[in-house]
Amino acid sequence: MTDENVDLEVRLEEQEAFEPPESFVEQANVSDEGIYEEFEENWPECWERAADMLDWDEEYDNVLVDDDAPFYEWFTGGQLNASENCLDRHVEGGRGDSVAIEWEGELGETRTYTYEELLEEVDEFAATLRGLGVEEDDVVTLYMPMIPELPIAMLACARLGAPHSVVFAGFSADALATRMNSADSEYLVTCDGYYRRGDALDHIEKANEGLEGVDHEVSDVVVVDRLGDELAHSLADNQHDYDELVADHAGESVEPISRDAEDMLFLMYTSGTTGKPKGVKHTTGGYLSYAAWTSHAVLDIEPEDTYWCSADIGWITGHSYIVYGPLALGTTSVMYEGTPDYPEKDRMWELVEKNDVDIFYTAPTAIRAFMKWGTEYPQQHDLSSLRLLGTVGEPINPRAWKWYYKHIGNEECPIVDTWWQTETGGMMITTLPGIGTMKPGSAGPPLPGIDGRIVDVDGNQVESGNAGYLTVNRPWPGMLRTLYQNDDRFIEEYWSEYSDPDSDEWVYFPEDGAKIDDDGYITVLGRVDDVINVSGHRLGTMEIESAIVGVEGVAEAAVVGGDHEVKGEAVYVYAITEDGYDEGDELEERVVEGVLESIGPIAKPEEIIFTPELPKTRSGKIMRRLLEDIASGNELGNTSTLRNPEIVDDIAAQVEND
Ligand code: 6R9
Repeated sequence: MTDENVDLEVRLEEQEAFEPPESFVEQANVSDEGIYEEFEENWPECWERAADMLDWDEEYDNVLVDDDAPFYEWFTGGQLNASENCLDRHVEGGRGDSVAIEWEGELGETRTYTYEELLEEVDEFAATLRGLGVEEDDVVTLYMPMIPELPIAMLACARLGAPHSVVFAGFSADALATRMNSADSEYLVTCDGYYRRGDALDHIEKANEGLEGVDHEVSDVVVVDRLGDELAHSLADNQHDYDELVADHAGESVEPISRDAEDMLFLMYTSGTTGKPKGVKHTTGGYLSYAAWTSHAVLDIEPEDTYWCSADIGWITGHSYIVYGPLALGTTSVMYEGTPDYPEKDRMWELVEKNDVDIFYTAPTAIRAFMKWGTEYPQQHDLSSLRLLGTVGEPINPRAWKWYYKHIGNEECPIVDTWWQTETGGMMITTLPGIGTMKPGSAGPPLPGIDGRIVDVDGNQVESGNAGYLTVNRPWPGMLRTLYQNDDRFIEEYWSEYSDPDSDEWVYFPEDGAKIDDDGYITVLGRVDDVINVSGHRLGTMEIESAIVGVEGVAEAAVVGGDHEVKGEAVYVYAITEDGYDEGDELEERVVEGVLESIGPIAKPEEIIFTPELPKTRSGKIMRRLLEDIASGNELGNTSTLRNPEIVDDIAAQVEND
C-alpha cells in the first residue's frame, strides 16, 4: 500500500460519522429535514403521501381506522389492484417501452421485459390461472427460484385478487407441505429445476415430495420448464407444463380485479419462537403504498434508474424491494438467478457494470463474503454508475460498512442500513440518504411517522447510550394485519409484551434488542427470542430442534446461534444420544440429513456437539445463553446457578477441539 492509501485506511477506520455527498443530496427524492416534523404534526394523515404514490380505482375514506386495535385498518373504503399499479399505469402513461425486469441467468443468458411485455406475460398467466379455476381469495403457492416466471406469477395472482404464498425454493419438501396446509392452498406453481454453480438441480422432485404431505386436495400444479431436457419429468394428471398452458391463452388479457385496500395481497411465512411458521398477512393498499413510499424515500428510486436488490424473492426483501416497490415506481429492477461467486467472484460487479446499476441493495453477509474475497474483484470493474448502496437483514459491523462504502461506493454513495422485518412489510429504521448523517453500524432514526423506541423490561424508554428492547408505539401502513387464521397468536406474538389493552394502548414488539444514542440513532443488536439469523435468514431454533429430535438415536437437542465471520450467526447443535446409540459420524450425518429434509440447506448445522447432558438451571431450563457463548468462543460467565455446572467445561473443551 502507498502512504496515501495507508492514511486513507486509518482515516476511514477512525471516522464515525459520514455525510451524504452534495451530488447525491442535490438530486435526492427526499432532502428536506422538515419531513420528520411534517409527519409528526400531521399523523396519521401524513400517510396519504404513501397512498398518493398509487393509482386508486376508488378513493379511500379513512387513512387509519383503529377501532379494533391492534387490528388496524388503513385506507379503508379505497380500492385498487396491485398489478395494475405495477404495470398497466406505466404502460398507459407512455412508459411501456421502459425496462421493468432485467433478468440475468446464472449461465449468462438474459431476459429483458419491458413494462408492456411484462404486462402481456402477466395477463396471459392470469388468464391461465383463471382457466384452471383460480378465483379471488384463493391462495396460490409459488415454490420457485429466481426465474422471471416468479414475479410474473405473483403479479398474475395480484391481478386476480388471489393472494400468493411464495415458498423459498431452498426450503425443503416438508416446509412446502406445512405452508400449503396452513394456507389451505389448492394451487401450486413450481418448476422442473434450476441452476446452481452451473449444475442443474432437481426441484420438481422436491415439490412432488412436498405435495405428498399436503393434507387436502391440490387441484392443479403448473410446472415451468427451466431446464429444457436436462431433467425430463413426467407430469401427473393435475400437473401442467407452463408454456403449453399459457400458449392456450396467448394474447388474452384479464381485467384487474379491484381489491379493497384491506384485502390480502399475499401471505409470507416466517419463523417464530415455536416450531410452527407464522403466516404473515399483508394487504393490498397499506403494504403496496408503504413499499412504494419507502422505495422512493429510502432507496431514492426514480423511474429511469436501474436498481438491483440481490435478495431472493422467496423472502420479504425480494417481495417488497425487487417486485412491488420498484415496479410500482416504474423503475428497472434487476433480477439475478445465481450465486455471487459463479463463475467468478466478480460476478456481482460485472453485473453492476454491465447494467449500469444506479442503486444496489444487499445483505451484510454478502458484504462480509466480498471482503473476504478481496478488493481485486470489485476493482476489475467500473462501478461509477452507482449512486446509492443499501443493506438489510442483520446488523452490519462498522468494518464491513466502511469496506462497502470505500470499495463499492468509492466514498461517493450514501449507505442506507435498513432495519425492518417480514412483519413490517417495509423499512422502518434507517437514515434517509439525502438527509441523515450516517453512522456505520447504526441503522439510524426511525423513518418519518414511525414511532420506534428503546425500552426496558417494563416498557420505559431507556436513557441514550443504553441497550433495551425495540418497540414500535404507533401503527404504520405496511404492518402485518394478522397471522393467517390465527388472530390469537398475532396478539400473543407481537402485542402482548408491552401493550396495555385496558387503556387501549398497543405496542408492537419485534423481538429485537437495540440501543439508542444521543442523536436518537438506533443500533439493532439482534433477536431476543429463539430465532437465529443465518446469513440474514430467520430460522427458528425450535424448528431445527424438532427436526433433530425426530432423528433416530437423538434423545434431546438444543440449537443455538454462534458467531460466524461471514454468516453472522451459524447453527450450533448440542445433542444427547439415546441409549444404545453411538455418537459419531454416522449419527452426525443423519442429524444433518434430518435438518436438510425438514428445513433446507440454509439451516445446515455448523457444528454438532454430542454431550451426555445439557447445562440446565435448577428449574430444568436449558441455559441457551451459555451454549451460545460456548459456540461463539466467548468468556463464560458464572455457572454456579446450574444444576450440573461440571458439564460446561466438558462441552466447551469439545467445541475447542473440533
Ligand atoms: C427484512 C428482513 C427480520 C430480522 C429483524 C432483525 C434482523 C433486519 C436489520 C436487522 C440489524 C438491520 N434485521 N434488518 N438487524 N440491522 N438493518 O430481514 O426480514 O427476514 O423477517 O428478518 O432481521 O433481527 O428482526 P426478516
